[in-house]
Amino acid sequence: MRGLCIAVAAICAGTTVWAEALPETLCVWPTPQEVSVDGGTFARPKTIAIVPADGFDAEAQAALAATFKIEPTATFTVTWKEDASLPKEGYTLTVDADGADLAAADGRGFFYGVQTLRQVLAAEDCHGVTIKDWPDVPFRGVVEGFYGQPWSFEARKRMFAFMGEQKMNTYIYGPKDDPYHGFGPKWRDPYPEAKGKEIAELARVAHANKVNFVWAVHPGKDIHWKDDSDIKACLAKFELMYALGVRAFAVFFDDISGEGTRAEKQIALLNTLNREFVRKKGDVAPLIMCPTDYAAAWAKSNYLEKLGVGLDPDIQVMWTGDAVCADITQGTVEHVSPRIRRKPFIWWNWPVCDYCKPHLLMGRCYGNDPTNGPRYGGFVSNPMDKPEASKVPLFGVAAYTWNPDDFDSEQAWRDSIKRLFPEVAASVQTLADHNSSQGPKAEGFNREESVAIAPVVARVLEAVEAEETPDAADVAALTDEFRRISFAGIDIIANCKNKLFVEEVYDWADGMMAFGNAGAMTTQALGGQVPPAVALAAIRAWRDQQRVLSERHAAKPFSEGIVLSSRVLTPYLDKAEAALRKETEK
Ligand code: 14T
Repeated sequence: MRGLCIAVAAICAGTTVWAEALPETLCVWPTPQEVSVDGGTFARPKTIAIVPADGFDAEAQAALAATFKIEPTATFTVTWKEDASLPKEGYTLTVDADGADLAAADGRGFFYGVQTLRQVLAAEDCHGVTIKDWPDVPFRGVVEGFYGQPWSFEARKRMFAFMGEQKMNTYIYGPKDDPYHGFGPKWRDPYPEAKGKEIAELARVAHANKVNFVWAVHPGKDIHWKDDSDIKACLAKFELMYALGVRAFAVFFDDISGEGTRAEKQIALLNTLNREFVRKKGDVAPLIMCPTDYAAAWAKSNYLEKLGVGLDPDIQVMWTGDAVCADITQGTVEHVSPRIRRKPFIWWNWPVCDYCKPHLLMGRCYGNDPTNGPRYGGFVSNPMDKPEASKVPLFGVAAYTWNPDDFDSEQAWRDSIKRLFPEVAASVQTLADHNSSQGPKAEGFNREESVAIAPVVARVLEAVEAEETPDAADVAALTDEFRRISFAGIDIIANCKNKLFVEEVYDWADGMMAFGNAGAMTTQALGGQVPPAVALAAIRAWRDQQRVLSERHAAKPFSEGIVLSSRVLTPYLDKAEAALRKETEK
């Protein structure tokens, strides 16, 4: 939605004339579709009355009660009513000194309206606003679909709270290394009791945050079609999961070969599950399937066309784009939609790092077409094995999928870090600035990294190659950046309150001190300010420590070593080291 939203972009991005007039404290994420600031500020209320007191959406009320005392006698009132004319999950919200008027189409609309209200009332001085809002993509969220260490039970519950706040409504459970999900023969077996209890609790917590908990089965590695026994096994497993409270399901056929890949057989299984289970239950969300040919790169036969014709139209079909990891362009959506005869449910392989484990992917969310919103059946992101670190990228995914044509990638990134890590925001931003690329092996889909400093690095290296002394201002700027990196690592480890995040990124943060020191010394040596031998010693110290940290990290389950800043700064240090060596050998 454009139009009125220029004002919204300005609120958050500070890019237009409006921005000077509009308060920085009034920043709502995901960016709402339509906002107008009605003028007038008022003090943040501490207690709130809900009118009428009874019948308000229970989850919305709980979300409100998490930040405000709910008291029938409070002077600040939230007056609510249903409005069937609003879009699905949509709401209108008017806020002034006396209270808020909230209208919504459905329970999620009320919940999302409350999430917006909490942000409007987050500042000490609150602003009167009118907001009309709805999602452009019907299903938005996360697919835990990577290889490697699955997220923990606690991490998932925390993730659902985050997703609710970011207006994401879909979590798909499909970790490749849960044998009861499948990707091996155990997909038929019931979960052991303790694991089953965890799944029941996860479904409950997801629903409390208005998130569909979608349980996926991955039967294709060893499924047989010689009789209907495996179709029955699948139905039986779904019944078991239903009994645990699961109300949404998916079937994955990715990364397999042989019998399991046959389109006709997959269609028969899916349609049976749809007709005999999903539709009969009545309270189960539309079925989702991940095809074997999930990217254009290997969809060469007429497999997708067969799915398009054969699958019941209410079954959703996933798609990763032109390649496994790719930007979701208008072209890739227009390529797949007529083949599968429905809107694709995007499985976006970012910031997943199972194919580049030594790298942290903390960069901004970018590259997807801003006009694609109405072309998606759904859009979920496959994250890193690090749930807390993944929240930075996912914040951007949430904003993109809610309102793609008003999505400000850079601002979403910076604001996500400020909100998630307020006490160490500058340091986490530095970590993220320099740790977003998948490394030199990722060719087609290599994310940007060290963007602001890259031109400085290029100029310094150019001078070194020409055997000239680099520009003093460049030397100073690059030295400062490396010092920031040194400090950021220590700051995060010592001061970040999110200890789970610190644990996830510990070995990288730990390595930043020696890395930053080596970079600063080296840059100063190139500038003639430090003897080359001192810089070379600092580089040696960094390499030694990197080896120790890498070994320490690789000892953890499913882990490899660690690599820092692989796209710009590490290659710079490698080249600078060679140049300093040459100089000392002269
Ligand atoms: F289901 C798919 F959409 C999908 O992406 N499947 C896997 C996924 O589990 C994994 O996390 C992701 C990123 O590595 O890519 C798919 O797995 C692959 C893809 C390959 F091209 C595994 C091996 C490959 F060679």
